[in-house]
Amino acid sequence: MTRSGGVPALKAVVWDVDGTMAETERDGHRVAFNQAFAATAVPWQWSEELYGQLLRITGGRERLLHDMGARACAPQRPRDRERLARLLHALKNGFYGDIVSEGRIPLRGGVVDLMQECRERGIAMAIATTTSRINVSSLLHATLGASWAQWFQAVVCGEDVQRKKPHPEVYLRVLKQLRLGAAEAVALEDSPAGATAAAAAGLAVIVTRSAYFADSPGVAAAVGPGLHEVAGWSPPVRGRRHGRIRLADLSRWHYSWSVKAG
Ligand code: XBP
Ligand code: MG
Repeated sequence: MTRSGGVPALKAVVWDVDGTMAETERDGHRVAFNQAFAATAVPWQWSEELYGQLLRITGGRERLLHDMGARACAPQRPRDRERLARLLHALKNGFYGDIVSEGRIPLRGGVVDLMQECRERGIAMAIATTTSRINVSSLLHATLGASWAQWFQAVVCGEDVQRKKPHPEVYLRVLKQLRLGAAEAVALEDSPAGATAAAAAGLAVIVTRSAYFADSPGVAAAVGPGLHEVAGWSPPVRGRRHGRIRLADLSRWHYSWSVKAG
């Protein structure tokens, strides 16, 4: 089905998890990494500020290896670093699971409403994330309930790809599983790496700014403060001055972006 100008109808919304569905990083993953350091007597901690810089490295294990490169007290041999990174990452994921199962990381405002709207209107949903599957599962089990996986027609995580964001592989795999073309979907992202990955796969990207990524990446079809409010979006939301972002807004941004992209 196409809309005027030959633009394909919007058939799927592809969600990033960290930063987009929930503010998981500062009070979730970062805290859990620090718990893992303490549990193994590794003599360092990641401050909020340092963690913001380290987020440029996508993937928790890769982030650990990168940070070890700057620490004289880290193991010197690559094999030992890799072993330590795997141990710390596994421990971190366990601590992260505890944090989210205690309900300490809620979904961001407007997220569940938009998901419900997609389900009611027959718009497919998928997940495209750099995060490990266990972390997606623990967060969504705690927030959407035990049947969370039924909400999504495709869930592609960090361990399913060779190259993490900003490489487009995760989005290309999602599209393949959905059996849709890039022009039939929009991506919801928060980070420059995520927006770059989705755009490189050919999707229109809608950026909801997050705590660690307050600056708007340049490649987006729309950029705003979050799905909870219509104020502050570029391009602006049409016709409403209050309330949350709706599927109709996504559809309009998708249409305008597709027309411009030709
Ligand atoms: C998320 C990530 C992940 C998380 C931690 O990026 O880069 O590494 O920070 O999860 P995006 P893991 O939101 O762009 O997908 O420790 O499981 O990697
Ligand atoms: Mg993100």
